[in-house]
Amino acid sequence: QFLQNLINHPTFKEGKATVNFIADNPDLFSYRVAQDRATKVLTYLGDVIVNGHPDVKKIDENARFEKPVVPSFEKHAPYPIGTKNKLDELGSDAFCAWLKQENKIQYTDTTFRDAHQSLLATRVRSYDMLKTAESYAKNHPEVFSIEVWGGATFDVCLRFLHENPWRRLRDIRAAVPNILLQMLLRGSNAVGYTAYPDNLIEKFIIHAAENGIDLFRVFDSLNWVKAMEPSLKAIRTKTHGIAEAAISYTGDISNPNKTKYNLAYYKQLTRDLENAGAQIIAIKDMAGLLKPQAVGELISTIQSVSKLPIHLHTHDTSSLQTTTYQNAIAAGVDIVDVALGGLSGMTSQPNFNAVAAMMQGHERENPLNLKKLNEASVYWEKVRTYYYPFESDLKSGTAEVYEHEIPGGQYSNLKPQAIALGLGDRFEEVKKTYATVNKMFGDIVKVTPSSKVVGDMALFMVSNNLSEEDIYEKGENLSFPASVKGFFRGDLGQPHGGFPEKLQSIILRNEKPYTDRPNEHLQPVDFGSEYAEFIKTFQKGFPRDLEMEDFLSYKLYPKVFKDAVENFKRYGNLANLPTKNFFYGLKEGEETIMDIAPGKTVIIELQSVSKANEMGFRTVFFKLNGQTRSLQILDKK
Ligand code: BTN
Ligand code: 3PY
Ligand code: ZN
Repeated sequence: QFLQNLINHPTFKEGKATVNFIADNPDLFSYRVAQDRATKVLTYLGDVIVNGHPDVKKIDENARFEKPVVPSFEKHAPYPIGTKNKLDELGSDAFCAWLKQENKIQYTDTTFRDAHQSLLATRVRSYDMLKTAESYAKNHPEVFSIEVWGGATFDVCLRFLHENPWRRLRDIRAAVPNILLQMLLRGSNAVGYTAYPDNLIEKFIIHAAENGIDLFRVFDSLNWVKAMEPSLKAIRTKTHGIAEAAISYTGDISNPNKTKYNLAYYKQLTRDLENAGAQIIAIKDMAGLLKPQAVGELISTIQSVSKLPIHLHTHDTSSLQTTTYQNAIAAGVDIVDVALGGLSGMTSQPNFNAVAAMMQGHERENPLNLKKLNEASVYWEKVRTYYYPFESDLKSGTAEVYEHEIPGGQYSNLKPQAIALGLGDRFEEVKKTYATVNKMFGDIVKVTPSSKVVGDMALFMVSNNLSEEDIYEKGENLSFPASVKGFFRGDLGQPHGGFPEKLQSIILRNEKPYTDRPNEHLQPVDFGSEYAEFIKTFQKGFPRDLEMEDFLSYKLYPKVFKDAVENFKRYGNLANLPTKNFFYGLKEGEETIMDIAPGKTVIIELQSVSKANEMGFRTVFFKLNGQTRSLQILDKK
């Protein structure tokens, strides 16, 4: 292609090219770079066309994709002032003082993180967020914060979406310079499922802040404050961001039979979190168990021991949670988490559009442009059609959640996990067993990663047809899931009330559990020598300069990162590939348009796919900007 480019160049054709011709015409090379990128994208498309997307288990031939329309906005107008400007102006302490005295209800929009984590297995691509981000930031500067990062998004970006999670954050930051960006941090588990060394957590937090995070919501999966302390301290001392500490709400304070997590428990937790450096207290109701008649009492209990602003998070699995919000607003909650209508409800957050409409005329109304907000919701309604393989088949709210207590973010994952184990038809049993396991474990807080342990144990029991009694009777001879052993060893920290001893000794056998922080058993990361080693291992053939952020990705997810690097070398940057083609490739005769490099757009058309040859390869014929290109793709089916 470079040669073709050279011989087609007008100067070259006219025979006027001199010795300096190549040096004087760098576009010859940029063309080559674009060509190289195009080849990689074609390779990706070829793989998807021949073998299907590994994540799309069943193609629905009748699926209708609807074109999302970005709500119009003033492209050339400056960004209206928002909370991010206020934070920069005031600093985090004064900002939180402003928040506390503000009467208007504040909204956190979770559409970019928890909403799709809880409805679509976290699969929403940056592509679909970035298209609408500027429009949103300009149309809705009244929004308190946008949750855009953390939780499962980090893992999923690297593992499934061929994306760099850090780039996602930077790109959103660039598109939303005026509104606070928020992330969910699993304390000493960062954005992973196990404990990491303290100095890795600290470095991660520093880089999250540098790349755009303003507000960190920190939690621990057992509400173990000791495990949250290092993160809270790092946020307070190493960044200009806001440290929000979460109470993960469990049980039911309005049920007299559920006494383990009572008001006294939450009162003490609030005090401990404030002492640990919290600037905002979050009530993180990850399963949606906080009932309308309970929320007022919980909020006033928190207020009785702390003057900090209160941020309420819930999942609408039961369908009751807008009522919980209504009562929370009456009780003086400062901020509520909501998701744009198109990605709201059920295992996701309550509907932003509906809550905002409910608040019209209320003395705490925070006026928003509801017409534009509805357009933003419709945008996501349409985007959602591209993600149908990741929909759970929950069709309506369910009061069963009060029995199984499965977090919204886990629900949309547990089902596919069950199906993968051949337990698709026994999901009812899985849910019941989940509740049984919780009881066996001593009624624990269930949120990532402790919820995963309960889920793993439930799947283990159902797939091996084991009852609770079987575990106690035959436990000695069973090989329990690694996560379950780790939990009883103390890898996730210490649960409130301790471990049930009998079960602990059955599961651990001769292994000794520990009671100090798991992180203290871990070797600190050497950011000098280990980083140098990392660069040495991965830089060769990597299409751009590696940076500290990549090292952090690697330290959190070594295997996933390694695989991602291989994919990156094969496929290049897929960020601009439309979502439809990303998941479903192209049909014969179909074409797509993609920006391959700044200012360089390509039109790709699939012409045909040959039969497999004796080696199992198919030839895939594309048209790339009108020129035929063919690739050999191995048919793995
Ligand atoms: C980029 O970061 O330049 C574009 C996105 C490419 C994602 C790949 S995935 C493997 C490697 N790890 C990352 O975090 N980014 C690249
Ligand atoms: C996560 O940790 O990803 C969660 O959303 C927990 O609720
Ligand atoms: Zn959540």
